[in-house]
Amino acid sequence: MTDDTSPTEPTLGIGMVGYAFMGTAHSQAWRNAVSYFDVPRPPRLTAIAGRNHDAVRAAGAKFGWQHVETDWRALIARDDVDLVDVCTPGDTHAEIAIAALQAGKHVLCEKPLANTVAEAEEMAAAAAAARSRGVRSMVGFTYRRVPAIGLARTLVAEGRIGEVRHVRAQYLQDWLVDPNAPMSWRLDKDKAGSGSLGDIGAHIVDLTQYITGDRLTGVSAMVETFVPRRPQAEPSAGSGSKLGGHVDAGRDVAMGEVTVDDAAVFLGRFGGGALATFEATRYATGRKNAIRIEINGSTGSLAFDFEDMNLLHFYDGTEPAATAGFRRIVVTEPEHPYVAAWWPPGHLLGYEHGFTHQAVDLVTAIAEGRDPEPSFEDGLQIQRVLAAVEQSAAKDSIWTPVAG
Ligand code: 4PW
Repeated sequence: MTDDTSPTEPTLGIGMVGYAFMGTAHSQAWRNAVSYFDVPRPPRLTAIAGRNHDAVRAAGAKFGWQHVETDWRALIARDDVDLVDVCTPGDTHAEIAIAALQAGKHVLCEKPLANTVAEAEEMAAAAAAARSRGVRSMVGFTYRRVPAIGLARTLVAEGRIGEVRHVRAQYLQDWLVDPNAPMSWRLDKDKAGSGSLGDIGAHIVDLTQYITGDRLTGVSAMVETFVPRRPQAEPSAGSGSKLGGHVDAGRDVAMGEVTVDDAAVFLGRFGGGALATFEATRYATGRKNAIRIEINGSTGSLAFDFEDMNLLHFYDGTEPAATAGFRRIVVTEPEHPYVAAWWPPGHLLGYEHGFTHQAVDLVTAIAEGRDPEPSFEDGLQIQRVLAAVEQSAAKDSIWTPVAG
């Protein structure tokens, strides 16, 4: 007997703009969502767009996209595209996302939402207008979808650590320690908006607000650019990765100016009274992708490190002192968020799973007629925190309220 395995339910045509690091991560997510989760509107990898025809064609073939476009406007105009996934550098987020929303397409936009507060405000306004027509939008703060982060949020909401007093957050990478790591769009303010602050600091702002259910009200900040000029060249063969790489010193290459922060450090205060410290850097030698969050409450504490992302450390201060201690929870039980769809307990998840969870959550919200989170309004609020950090740093760390 032969049979057809195509979905019987209506599918959701995805059009993705961009095919580099995030495009790769999102492609596997759109593909995997339907293999592991019961998604009410199975995503279809309809079309991928990029300016360089040969490169986007190669990426499309490799990742399983059905069609290729070299103009994102043509991608948005396609009748078979229902959702536009914006995986481009920040300077194009606003234009593409707003055009897509106005054309009636749902939008997933990579973080941070925009390069400026003004752009983020326009995007949030476009999202609000589209919402009234049933068009949904979401910003891609993917790490929210790590099961241990979901568990941390649940424990805080259930009162298991009591009143939150301290929030300690770091996002530590080291791919720029080498002064001969090349220039890239992430080091260009016109393209990226900011450096460590927006690229990785935005994640810990989102994660701490998500876990605590609270919002930052003000900050005092310092930012620094440690290496102001870098080789303007492709990384030498074999040294490159999706981030960083190395340009051989002997090569005769032009130098480019780094116009963003390399590191950002700031204090913050949450609305509920918690005191917070944040550190975002690409110069933490030896730390590769260490998103470290510790929350101390009146009756307990939580600690997480993405470099050991399947674990959540929980201290329950209500236990007898003689036996109390940080408990190491392996977050791979079917009771934990998202885990039931994957492997048996102890069979660990990785970086890419968060992107699949994000795709599933978004498609499910669209199919159920709900607004997904984080919304463009949430993205705007984070943009305002980033702006407050920059304003504070520019004025010798003066205390700066978060607008809005
Ligand atoms: O998590 C980070 C991302 O948000 C990654 O380490 C790199 O920086 C890639 O994009 C951002």
